[in-house]
Amino acid sequence: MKLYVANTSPYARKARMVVIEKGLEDRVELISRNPYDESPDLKAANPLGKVPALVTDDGAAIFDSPVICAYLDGLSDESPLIPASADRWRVLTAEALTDGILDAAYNTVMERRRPEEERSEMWQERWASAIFRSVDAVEADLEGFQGPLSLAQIGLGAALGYLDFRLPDLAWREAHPRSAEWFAAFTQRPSMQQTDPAG
Ligand SMILES: N[C@@H](CCC(=O)N[C@@H](CS)C(=O)NCC(=O)O)C(=O)O
Repeated sequence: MKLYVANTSPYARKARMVVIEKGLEDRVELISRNPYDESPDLKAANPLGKVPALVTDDGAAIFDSPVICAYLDGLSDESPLIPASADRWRVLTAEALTDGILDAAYNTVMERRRPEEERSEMWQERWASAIFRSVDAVEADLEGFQGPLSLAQIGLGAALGYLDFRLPDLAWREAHPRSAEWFAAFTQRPSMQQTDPAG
C-alpha cells in the first residue's frame, strides 16, 4: 500500500500513527508530498489534492483520514482502534470532535498566511471559539480518552500536537490542565514521538 503524507500534516499524522500502532510499517510505503506542489500522483489518488491518501495493493484509493484510519484498523483484529461494542459511536464521535479541532486550527493557520487586510476577524474568532469549546468538552469528559487505545485518543493527540506546533499563542493548556496532563503522558508513545512534526 502507498500512503501519501506530508510531515507537518496533522491529518496524515493520524494515519501514520495508526500504521505504527497496528504494526503495519512493513505493508505501508510512506510517500511524502507537499499538497501545494504539482503532484499528479497525489491528485490521481485523491482528486481533492489533499493528504493523507491511501492506495491499496489492488489500486483502490481511500481517503480522507477517518476512512483511512478505519481501513487500516480493519486490516487486523488485534488491538482494535474502533471498538465493535456500543462504544463504537462514542469513539467515532470523539474522533469527529478532534478532526473538527483540526479543521478549525488548519483554517486558522491558512487564514493567517493571507495578507493581513484580506483576513476575516469573524472567521478567526469563530474557529478559535470552536477550538476552545471542543477542548472544554474534552476536559469535561477525559474519561472518554482513557482506557484501551482508540481513534479518539489518536485524534486528540494529533489535534493537541497541532495546536502546539502551529498555534502556540492559543495557549490551550491554561484552561485545560487535565487535558494537558493527558497529553504529556500520551506524547510518550513511540507513535507520537516518531510522527512529531517538530522532531
Ligand atoms: N478532512 C481531510 C483533511 C485533509 C487536509 O486538509 N489536509 C491538508 C494538509 S494538513 C491538505 O492536504 N491541504 C491541501 C489543500 O487543502 O488543498 C482529512 O481528514 O484527511
